Amino acid sequence: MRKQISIIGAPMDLGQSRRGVDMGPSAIRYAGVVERLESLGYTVEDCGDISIGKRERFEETSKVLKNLKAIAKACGELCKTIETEVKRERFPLVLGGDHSIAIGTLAGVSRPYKNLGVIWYDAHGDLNTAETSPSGNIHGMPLAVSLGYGDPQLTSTGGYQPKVKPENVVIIGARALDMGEREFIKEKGIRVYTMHEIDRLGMTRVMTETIEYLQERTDGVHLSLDLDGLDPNEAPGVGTPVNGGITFRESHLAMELLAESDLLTSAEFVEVNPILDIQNKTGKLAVDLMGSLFGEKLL
Ligand code: HAR
Ligand code: MN
Ligand code: MN
Ligand code: MN
Repeated sequence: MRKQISIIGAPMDLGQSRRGVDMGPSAIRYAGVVERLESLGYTVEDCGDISIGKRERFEETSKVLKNLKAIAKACGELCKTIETEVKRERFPLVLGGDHSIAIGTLAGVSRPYKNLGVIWYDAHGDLNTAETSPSGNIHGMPLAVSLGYGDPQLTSTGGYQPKVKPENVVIIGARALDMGEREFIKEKGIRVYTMHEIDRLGMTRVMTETIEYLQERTDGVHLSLDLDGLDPNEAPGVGTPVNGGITFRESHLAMELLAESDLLTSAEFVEVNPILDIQNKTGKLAVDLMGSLFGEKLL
C-alpha cells in the first residue's frame, strides 16, 4: 500500500432522510484516525472536507431522486479532489457522510484503471435506480450509478462511465436487498456474499475467495465500507441498521486479510451517524478497522 495517505471528508447527509450523518467525518477524526495511521508509519495529510450544498425542495428538482442536484454537484467536487490526490500518488481515504458519496469517490479513483475492483461491504446492495427504489434516497443507489445505471446527472460524474464493471464487484454482508436489486444482481452476475454465506463459509474463506477473484481480474481495488454492514449491537451509530450483521472480529479479520493482500488502492468508510451513536462507539470502531486495514497486527 502507498505510504502516503490523503484523508478527505465528505460530510454528506442528502442521500437519506436522517440528520446527523454529516458529522461522520468529525466523529472519525475525533476518534483519532490521523494519529492512528501515523503511528503505523504512514505520512497522513488531512485535506479537510468538501463542501455540500443545501437540501432541496423536492418539487424544484426530481421527486424520485431526493436532493439530486446537490448530490451530483458535491460528488463532482469530491471526484476532482480525489483526482488531485491520486495524481500526487497518494492513497485516498474518504470519510462519509452517507453512501451517496461513493458516486464521487469511484469517479475520482477509477479513471486510471481498466478494471477497477470494488469491495462493497454493506448490509445493503445500493443497487437501486429511480425505477426500483422504495425510498427515493440516493444512498441506496451509488453502486448502480457507478455501474452506469441511473440518472445521467449522477452516472456522468467525472465525465466518463461506467466506473466499474459488474464482474469486478464483490458485495459482502448483504442482508437487506430489495426485489429490484436481487434481479439486477442475477442479471449482471454480481458476486455477493450474503450473511448466510458468511455464516456457512466463515470470513477467512469469504475474504480469501474475494481476494483471489479480484487479483485475477482487476488492476486496482477500492473498498467501500458501509458501517451498517456490521451488526448494530457493535455499530449502533448508523441510519439504517439491519440485525444479524457482521461482527467486529470478523470485520477486523477481513481488514487484516486485505492488508496482507496489498490489493487496495483506495478506501472509504461511510454512514457513521454520531447522533444515533453511543459515545462515538461507531466512529472508534471505524478507526479500529482502518488500523487493521493499514497493517496493525496486535488485535
Ligand atoms: N434499499 C433501501 C433503499 O434503497 C435502503 C438503502 C439503505 N441504505 C444504506 N445504504 N445505508 O447502504 O432505500
Ligand atoms: Mn451503503
Ligand atoms: Mn448500508
Ligand atoms: Mn487479528
